[in-house]
Amino acid sequence: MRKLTLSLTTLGLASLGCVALGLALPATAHAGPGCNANWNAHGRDGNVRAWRDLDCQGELLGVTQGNDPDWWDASGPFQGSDGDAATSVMNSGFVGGKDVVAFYYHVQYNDTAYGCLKPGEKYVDDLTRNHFTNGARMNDNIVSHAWVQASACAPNSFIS
Ligand SMILES: [Ca+2]
Ligand SMILES: [Ca+2]
Repeated sequence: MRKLTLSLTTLGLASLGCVALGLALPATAHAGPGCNANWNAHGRDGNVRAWRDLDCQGELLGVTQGNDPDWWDASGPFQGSDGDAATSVMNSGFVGGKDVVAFYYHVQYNDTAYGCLKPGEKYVDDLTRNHFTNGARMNDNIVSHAWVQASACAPNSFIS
């Protein structure tokens, strides 16, 4: 009986711990083991990253503390086949100021269609869940990005 009580208590504590974590962290913290491992490898290092596949896997398309107005062109951190390819993204930027990454559907930061990733969200392990502000799917559709202040993003534009 004592053993049973103990294990129930342990279970109860584990559940409580998960609930507490769920409240304190974004939903992504419980998903995306690949992204989680990548995050743990470098932590908050000031960069934005994007990968070709789900869960921060496959080709690492780019890593930068800067902006890139065209992921298709032959200059900057994202080039060539990096355009229209990202399926998972990470914001490990330093908190404060322009700490949100806006990902755009068009080149040159055209703000008719974008999605914003807050530093506190850390990453999106599966962009198939998300849409740009014009309704277009974000998966395999990002072609430029820029660091912006959170106030530059519409309330419904934050991705997770
Ligand atoms: Ca992809
Ligand atoms: Ca480029």
